[in-house]
Amino acid sequence: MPITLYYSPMSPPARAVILLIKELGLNVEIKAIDVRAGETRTEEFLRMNPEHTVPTIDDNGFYLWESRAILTYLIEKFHPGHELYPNIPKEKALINRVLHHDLSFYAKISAVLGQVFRGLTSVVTDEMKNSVVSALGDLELFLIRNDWFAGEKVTVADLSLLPTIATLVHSGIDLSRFPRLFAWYDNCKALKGYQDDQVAAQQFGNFFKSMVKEGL
Ligand SMILES: N[C@@H](CCC(=O)N[C@@H](CS)C(=O)NCC(=O)O)C(=O)O
Repeated sequence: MPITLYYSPMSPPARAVILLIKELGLNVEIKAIDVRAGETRTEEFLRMNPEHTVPTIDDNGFYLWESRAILTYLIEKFHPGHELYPNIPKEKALINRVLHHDLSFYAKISAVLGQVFRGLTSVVTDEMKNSVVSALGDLELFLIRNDWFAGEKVTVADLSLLPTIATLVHSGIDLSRFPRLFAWYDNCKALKGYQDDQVAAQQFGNFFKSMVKEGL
């Protein structure tokens, strides 16, 4: 049986897994989950993932969540040694470093976007804006010596980051303030799942903009 992915288009980490599935042409059954309707909190879902998050995969009874763990699991299971996550310790270490940074980057962005998404505020404060700008400024520095986040080739680290950046762009961030990130974002157009991810990012962006008086 193929792996099942529990996913929401509103979730950047879940969209990173979709980007990988498209890039590698994997056969995965995708089940859309409505997070706002509480579908990650049902007893059935909690039995799979007590942390109630998408993405979650069910590989024939093996349940895994945390998008970066899922991304690397899928590559190592179906395409071990693929250049998106090569089996070369130093290259893998550089990719893992970005993935670990991305975990905290996403937490910062989600703390801002999530407040609006959950309807807790309709005001984007200066503090919220500054937090996003500062997190993007940190990412900009990763690209000081290379065009992709872990070197001169696209890797799973770029797939992990792209949906969050696309979501910010469609929610109103002017990425041209970060010239290296801007150029990287343009290079990402070569990814097979880029266009579909843009559609989902725009869906989030439209929702975000409808919920706030003034955007990012
Ligand atoms: N660090 C996690 C973050 C996952 C996450 O925060 N998912 C959110 C959507 S973006 C979610 O499923 N929230 C639903 C809930 O908490 O019930 C990952 O990378 O997978």
